[in-house]
Amino acid sequence: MEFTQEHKLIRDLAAKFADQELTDDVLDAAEETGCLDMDVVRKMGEAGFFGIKVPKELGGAGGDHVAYVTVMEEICKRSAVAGIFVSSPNSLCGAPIQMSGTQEQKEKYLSKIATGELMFCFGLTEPGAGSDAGGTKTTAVLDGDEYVLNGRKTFITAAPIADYSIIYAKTDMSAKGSHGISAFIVDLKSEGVSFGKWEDKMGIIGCPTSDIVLENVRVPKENLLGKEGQGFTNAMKTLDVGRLGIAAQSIGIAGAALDEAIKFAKERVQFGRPIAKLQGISFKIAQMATKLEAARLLVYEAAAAKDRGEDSSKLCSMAKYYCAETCNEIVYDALQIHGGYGYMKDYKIERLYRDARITPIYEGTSEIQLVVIGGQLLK
Ligand code: COS
Repeated sequence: MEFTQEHKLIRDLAAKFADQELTDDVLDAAEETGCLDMDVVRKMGEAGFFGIKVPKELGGAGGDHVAYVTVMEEICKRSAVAGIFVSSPNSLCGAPIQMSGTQEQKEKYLSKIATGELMFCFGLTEPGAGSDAGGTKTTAVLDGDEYVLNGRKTFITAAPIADYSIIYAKTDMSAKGSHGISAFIVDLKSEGVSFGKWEDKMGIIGCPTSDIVLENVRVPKENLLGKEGQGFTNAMKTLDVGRLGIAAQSIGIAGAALDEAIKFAKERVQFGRPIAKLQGISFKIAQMATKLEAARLLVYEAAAAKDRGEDSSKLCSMAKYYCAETCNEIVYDALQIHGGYGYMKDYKIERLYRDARITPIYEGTSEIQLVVIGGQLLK
């Protein structure tokens, strides 16, 4: 596809930012402390990476989905965890307000998400409602001018460091399945909000994850996001954008893994020559590069379809499915090319391998993407 001059500029900006700010020291420290240096996070906000699709009059960059995917790919090439700090405000947290928020909510929250002044997290998943997101058990009962929320949200990315959460809760207990769910903007400093422990994760260490517990949390009526009962649709539309972001994260990780594999194959001498000269290795690299190119085309096409205003839910799921699966094949092969060295933390491929593993899981597993794609093809 054709990139505009603006897209090229934003790619250069993101690549330069990644080179300058996401240094090895910063990324190693994030793995040790469990949280990326918040100074670097603040700089990402200042660079305009948090409100890429938010209109300029609301403090955003006024860009499109292709620009968003471009930034995600470049940042994730350097650090998947830094990519989460970019994807979260642009998709799971900013998008539901941009799509369903009132003008007042947009001015009060979205404009500050876009600049990085406020950090949000996305509270959909529950211990018993993961893939079955419609099985939400959290309740919200209207009492005067406030809703009273009770429930537990689980594995919530960035919960321990966020100011607010979008919380999905059942407002109509008699409604079946995914019906009767509403979305709320919840101040995480409210009385009755507490957090679970920081989860000890395999990868993407540097953006803390925890449960959010809600015990009789009073939320003002004006913090209802969208219409009552429209929460599930809001979540699904949000996840379309979210899945695009994870697809972009996947090609970023895969691109970095391919670069590492090529570098290592040229340097590593076995049987009297660099292993890159062995056809078993060069064929593997050729296959990795080809798969990556196909994945990249799919994610940019999904983004472009969204920008054309087409119904792109199926394409977003296809991109998430294909890019995440392909990413994991590529990191597997890249580590294999490194042999024993790749298993050691001294080599970048070790972290890429761990970070990649979440991509076919969060924001809907690969199997859920197949449910969405199959459902749309066969309806
Ligand atoms: N856009 C707009 N509306 C959508 C939609 C979308 N992309 N997807 C579904 N809907 C609507 C449907 O049109 C339907 O509306 P009506 O009831 O008015 O007809 C409603 O939502 C329910 O849809 P469906 O029957 O498909 O819901 P299911 O309960 O079968 O669930 C899946 C569908 C499995 C696809 C959904 O639960 C899902 O995506 N699960 C994964 C959740 C997830 O990604 N979690 C990660 C959290 S963030 S880390």
